[in-house]
Amino acid sequence: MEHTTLWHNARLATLTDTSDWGLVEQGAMVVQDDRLVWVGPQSALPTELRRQVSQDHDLDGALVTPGLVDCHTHLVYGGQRAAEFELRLQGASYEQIARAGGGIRSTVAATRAADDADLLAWACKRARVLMAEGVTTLEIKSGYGLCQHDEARCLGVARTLGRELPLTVRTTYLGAHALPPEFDGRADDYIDAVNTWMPVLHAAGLIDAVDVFCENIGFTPAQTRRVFEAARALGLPVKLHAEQLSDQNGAALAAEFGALSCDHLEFLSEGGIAAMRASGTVAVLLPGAFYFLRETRLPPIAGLRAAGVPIALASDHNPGSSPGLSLLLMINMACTLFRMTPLEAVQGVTAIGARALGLHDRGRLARDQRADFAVWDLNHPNELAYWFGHNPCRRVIVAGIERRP
Ligand code: DI6
Ligand code: FE
Repeated sequence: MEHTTLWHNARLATLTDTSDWGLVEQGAMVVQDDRLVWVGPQSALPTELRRQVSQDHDLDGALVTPGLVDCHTHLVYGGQRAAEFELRLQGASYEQIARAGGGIRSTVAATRAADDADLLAWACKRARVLMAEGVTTLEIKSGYGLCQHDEARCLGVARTLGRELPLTVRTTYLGAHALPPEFDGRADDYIDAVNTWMPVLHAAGLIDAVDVFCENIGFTPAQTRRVFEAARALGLPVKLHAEQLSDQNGAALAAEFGALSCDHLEFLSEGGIAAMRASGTVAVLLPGAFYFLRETRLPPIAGLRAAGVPIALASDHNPGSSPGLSLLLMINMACTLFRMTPLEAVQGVTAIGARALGLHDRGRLARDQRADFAVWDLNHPNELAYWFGHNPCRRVIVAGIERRP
């Protein structure tokens, strides 16, 4: 018989309805193996199910939410870019630094020079910080290897992380992140190479989705289209770094390929919003990069909201534009900087974040969802958006088992 566990005496923020927190007072959850099989007020727990329980956890009245989903990170890399931050503070722009051969390229050099064990140890340390704040699902992009060997190493490290730590890791192939020095002046040839490596990496089980940095300092829409066509031929879903620094009509292109998500979006147009709406593509907003690049142009939140485009939030953790490791801080910033509501922000790091990864089995406390949840030292879930700079996460349960990050 299955192992049946009861978690009771909790205030549950189930997030099952899109219009409110779905609070359940004196709530209980029954877990069988890695799934929730029953969620509701304790008083309504069927006696038949109660009898099957072999283990019982009293949550002491604490607040419980679904485990958090960080759906956009670049967690595997070598080195750091604090000196570049200083240059930016003196007036250099992110774009100028990139064009001068710094930026992503400097991280590529440090990543190529690092061995697998170091890359894994550094990424592991970062992932544990995210997990300690309740993250149970994490996306990790490649894009600091930029040759077949090093892209494979970085994606392999991400896969290893998912095996060694108690969390779900989804990998995204971002070979088209920047032009490596050996392809200087030959961006189209580099895209050929990215597309040649893709089936090899996919055959090795290293890719869950494919992403491109479509930008003036990245790749053109035509080059992006070629990468998306290669992904489509392999049956891989696509995502896009779109309209971060300028409007390239990237979102509409991604929508044409049924993209899971378009990410950043500060320069997204009305047409881009309409295209995303039609394709059901999630908008992933990244307040950490907005803040750290001292961006002033806001993503079109009102337009996305009016169109009913689902909005997710993520840390975008990377050494250049968002070196933070707090998804909770992103929730706070989404409210203060982007004027999202606390409910929207928390939905953005739970069910909608999961949807941006093509996952529908998590992000809500409901029957048949994965038993991933976080227990908080808080009274109400709106406090997740309110406090910042400290961590109120008390316990993390992944696939029904309590885990210590
Ligand atoms: N946009 C970003 O914000 C990150 N990548 C991207 O395409 C930044 C990556 C970096 O600066 O290292
Ligand atoms: Fe990014």
